[in-house]
Amino acid sequence: MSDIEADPDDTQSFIRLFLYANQIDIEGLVATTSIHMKNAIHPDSIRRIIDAYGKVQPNLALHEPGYPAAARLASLVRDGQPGYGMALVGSGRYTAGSRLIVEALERNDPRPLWVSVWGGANTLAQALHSLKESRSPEEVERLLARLRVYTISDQDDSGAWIRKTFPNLFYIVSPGGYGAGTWTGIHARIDGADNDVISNDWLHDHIQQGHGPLGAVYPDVAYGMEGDTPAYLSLIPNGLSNPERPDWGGWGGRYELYTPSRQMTDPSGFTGGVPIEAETRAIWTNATDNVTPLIHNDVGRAMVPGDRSYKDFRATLWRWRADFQNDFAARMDWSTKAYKDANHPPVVKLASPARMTVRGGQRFVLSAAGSTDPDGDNLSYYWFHYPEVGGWSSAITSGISPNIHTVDFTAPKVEAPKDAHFILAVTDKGSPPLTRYARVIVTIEP
Ligand SMILES: [Ca+2]
Ligand SMILES: [Ca+2]
Repeated sequence: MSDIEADPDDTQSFIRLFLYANQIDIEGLVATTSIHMKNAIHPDSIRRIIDAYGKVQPNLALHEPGYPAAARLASLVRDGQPGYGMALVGSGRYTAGSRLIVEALERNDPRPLWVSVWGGANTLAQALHSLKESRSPEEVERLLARLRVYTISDQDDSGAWIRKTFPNLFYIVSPGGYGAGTWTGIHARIDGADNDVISNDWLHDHIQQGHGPLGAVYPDVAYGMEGDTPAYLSLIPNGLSNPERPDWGGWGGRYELYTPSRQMTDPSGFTGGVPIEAETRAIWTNATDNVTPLIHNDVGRAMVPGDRSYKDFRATLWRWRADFQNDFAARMDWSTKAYKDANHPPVVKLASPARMTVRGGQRFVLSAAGSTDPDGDNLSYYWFHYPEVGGWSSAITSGISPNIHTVDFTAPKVEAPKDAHFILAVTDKGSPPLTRYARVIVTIEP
């Protein structure tokens, strides 16, 4: 759901989304309003981007299978509620967009259905209102069990209504002002983040110019690059994220489940200090990571943690910025280049189990020996403990170089069983360098 044309950045987000249309099964593209554009919707603008995608779809298909035909995407474009907020939600106020959401929910399909909300949410509110009118409470509960919602803050008054009326809904949001949005980690110029890869110069060189018809329609940044993209970024299957677990973290940031009765693990990071307003239900919302960016050490290109750390809720997203921007650039290359002239991501293969149980004090080995790259590129490895995830929050470091595929760690002594999450980033030396991940969950027992 997009308030496309309220800001050029929705167009940017669609262009990136379509480059992943072989990995995310798109079921609908709905034009909506928002606080920034209360009385207009622009489905034709979505169709124009699909036209550009259609010109490059055959070339994309040279690189990975599964890219849908442009006609298929065009058939999914719908008008949402034509006006602002809850005033446009009620009996008989259904639209093609709200019906599409209802139909997708009613389809007999066990997969989670994600509604990625880039503007106001009132078309989703209308879909839920229609369901509530036509179905028993038990049926509504059953259908909503596979609905997942990520909204880019609240851009109309319907988000609060949805959360109050359907308190069990899986809902990711940073309430409060835009300054509180984890999603701002994609484009905010932040000390510690890679700010080069979000500059207009970088976009010019890697996306917009000399990259064919799809890159040519990527607009310049007006207010901020792709503020809506975080609403789907963690759905890209890269080995890092598990969309069912926003608290595990991923390209789209990390979120913890807030309930009115539960204190956040770090209240200072919660909504960036903006108090949550009368939330009466559980939401997935801001979490804090302490990030130490990697730097080149004095042994060639090896990457090691630098000496500065940054603790912030936006860091849960910006920490991956170079990785997801390089991935975007490679896919834009795919839109015009032959396979041999473009880069493709490495394939991570674990040689140790993805889940293991060890005792406190025990040494254990994590290995990705056997990882490969489809282009034959040389690979760099970086294993690290993600201390904010799982029950063990003190950093566990390896005694040996992080730049090899097989490392060992020693489990800390614990009083009760604790999970520790270890992340492996494998980066190739192609151009642009591409990264894929593995996550190993180690249960540490007393
Ligand atoms: Ca938007
Ligand atoms: Ca490669």
